[in-house]
Amino acid sequence: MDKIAMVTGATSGIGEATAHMLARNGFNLIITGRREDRLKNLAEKLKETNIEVKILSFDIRRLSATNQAWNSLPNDWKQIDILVNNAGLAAGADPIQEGLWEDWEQMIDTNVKGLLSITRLVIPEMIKRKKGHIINVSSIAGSEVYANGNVYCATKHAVHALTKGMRIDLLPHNIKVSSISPGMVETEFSIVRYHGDKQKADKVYEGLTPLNANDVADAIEFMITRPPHVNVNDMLLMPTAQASAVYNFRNK
Ligand code: NDP
Ligand code: 8X3
Repeated sequence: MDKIAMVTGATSGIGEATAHMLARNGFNLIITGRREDRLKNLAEKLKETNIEVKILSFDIRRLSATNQAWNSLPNDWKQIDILVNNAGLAAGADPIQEGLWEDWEQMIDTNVKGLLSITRLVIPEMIKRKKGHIINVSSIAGSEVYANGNVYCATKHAVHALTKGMRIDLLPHNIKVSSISPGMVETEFSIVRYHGDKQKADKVYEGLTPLNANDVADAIEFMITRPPHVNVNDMLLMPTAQASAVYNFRNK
């Protein structure tokens, strides 16, 4: 089997754009997410670039479902060259005293435990082959904290720490570990964060030009096309209209 990449959360946004970018770079792809219909549609489009695609539809918060999905792969598909840990979300934007337990649990279980559950399945094969590249999709929220971002920011700070920890532990095994940390990207992210309230979601991007999913995929393309001796540890990618997590064109 030629080179293989796995993208979690490929049913929309950054994950979907990254899957297209990887297909253009000749990777056979494993794409994951809960919405199977979207995975099927995406697989059809990706196959037009003459690559092979496997769909794994499961909820990354459920350890047994994650293990089962992984075990359903043929052995040669488990030899993954690039893992993009992208599945994630913000749920709610409330001051800590008003936050919903269910939102917190969903973010922690997806952004932190979900990332770990996939990574621990992929790593052993990378170690055996003494190569691989893990790219964790973090955020500006991984290095800054903003009002009402509390638990989301905590999960992305955790992604930053895990990225650094993985890089140290996997160094002897010749495995690259990177993170990409975008600022505002217009995807389904804000619709999900505001529990489907499209008006609130649109307001997030009002009056400025945010990044789009392809901008982030382009940055990931830069990371995966570096020569073997070069690793991009972290890339902070912001819209020109956003100077920091809280300072942007609207409040300049
Ligand atoms: P989207 O909402 O467009 O995409 C999120 C993806 O994650 C979807 O494919 C979704 O698939 C998947 N996902 C969410 N929960 C689960 C779950 N429980 N099980 C399996 N898959 C899941 O948002 P983005 O593309 O913007 O987000 C991608 C990543 O980028 C996230 O980690 C986010 O934190 C990060 N990020 C986003 C920024 C932004 O401003 N948009 C900025 C910085 C980082 P499905 O619903 O089908 O399961
Ligand atoms: C998503 C971007 O600014 O909402 O990670 O934290 S932000």
